[in-house]
Amino acid sequence: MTFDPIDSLCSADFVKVEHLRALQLIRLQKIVRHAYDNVALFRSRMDERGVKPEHIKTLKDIALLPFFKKIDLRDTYPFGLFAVPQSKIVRLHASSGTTGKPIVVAYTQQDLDIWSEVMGRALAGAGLTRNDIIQVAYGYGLFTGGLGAHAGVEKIGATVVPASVGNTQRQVMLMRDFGVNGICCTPSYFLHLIEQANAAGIDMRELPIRVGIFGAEPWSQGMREQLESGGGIEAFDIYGLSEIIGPGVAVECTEHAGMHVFEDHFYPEIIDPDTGEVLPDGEFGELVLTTLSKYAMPMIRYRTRDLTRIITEPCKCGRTIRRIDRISARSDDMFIIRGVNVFPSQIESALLTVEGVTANYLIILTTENGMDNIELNVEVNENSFSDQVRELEALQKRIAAAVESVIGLRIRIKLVAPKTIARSEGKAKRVIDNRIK
Ligand code: DLL
Repeated sequence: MTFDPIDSLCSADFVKVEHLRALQLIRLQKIVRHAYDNVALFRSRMDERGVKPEHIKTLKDIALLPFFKKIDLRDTYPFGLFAVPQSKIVRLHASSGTTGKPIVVAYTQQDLDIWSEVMGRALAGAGLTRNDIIQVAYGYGLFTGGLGAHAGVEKIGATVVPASVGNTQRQVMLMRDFGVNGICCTPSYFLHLIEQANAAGIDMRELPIRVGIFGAEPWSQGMREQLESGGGIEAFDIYGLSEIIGPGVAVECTEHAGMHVFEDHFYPEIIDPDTGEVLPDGEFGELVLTTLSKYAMPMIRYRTRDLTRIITEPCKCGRTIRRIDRISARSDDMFIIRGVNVFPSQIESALLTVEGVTANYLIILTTENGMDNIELNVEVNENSFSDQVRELEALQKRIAAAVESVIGLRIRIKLVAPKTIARSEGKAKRVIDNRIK
């Protein structure tokens, strides 16, 4: 495989599909054998089903293999899924999650090389090259965002500014003084950076920054418009998760029509989350990923809980690796209000179609008279805030109607003053659940 940081494109993204499938099969057979021989849990689950590594004769045979879930990482905490001796492990990361113990993930040097390669491919696909200066404002540390993006920037030979999160005013100053061309951070944090720049009298649109690589949390088309118009940039969606490698599992190209999965390293499937049945390409369901080349901690048929679909139509960019659609939701983010299934991402998409609101919002769940209730707090922009009460009431109604048209429920909307909802530096917290359990 060639990877040329000068023209910044990787031949693996454009390889003939039949060659890609052949490579995937060889890698799948090898990784299943490796996992079976070295991880007790993989072996026992496969033995329970009577499946042996040699039963994998075609890519379709992946369906013979058992699924794995986050709970399996928790149950084997900290090192129970590692498949190589500690002497071969050069890095650990961990993800805290919302409940209980963190999950721990491991990398060999070769795994790290693959990670930097896929991140390099992601940045290159967004048009970044060695001539660019790229600020990494994902958190550095146990979170995979910072160090993952950092390695990708170095891989393409660009100049990395390892800013990490926090100290937002200083981040803006660095962007301006260093002439930063690209930034990697969560979309909600970039919105915060735009706001802080404005407060300091700096118009982000006039700075050299032209590309944002945003991920780690769901974001809508409306959010994209706010990020692009407020920052004067082109926004790219990047997806990944610690259990698989970190950022760099899939990313948008300049067509912005879904995220290309780096299929030579990660094998995607979509399943029905209720039955576990594999769904045909094009149908929405839960994304299941298998790592094809990660040796410290291979993952076989990992249920991500992320909902999307596989797009098979060829992309205009010419890449042959398939795409997944924007992650529309996580199955465990869903809540049920008055019998209706609601995802926070649906609320965001509806909200941001309304003029005069910002992408700063908070969904508050409560229990009232024994029933689950939902209130949406929305920050209005400075202009709307100075409006007459009558106009604010009309805005409230427009938001309620927009949300109702998407989720089918009339919910309570509370307008709050500009800059009153807490800003996040990493993943934004969109839901406060005060329901009585
Ligand atoms: O968030 C890795 C990452 C860092 C991805 C930086 C992209 C950029 P975790 O903390 O393990 O890893 O969280 C993974 O975040 O299962 C999704 O639910 C969500 N997620 C990540 N990227 C996106 C995205 C990192 N582009 C979990 N859109 C995943 C929607 C995303 N959700």
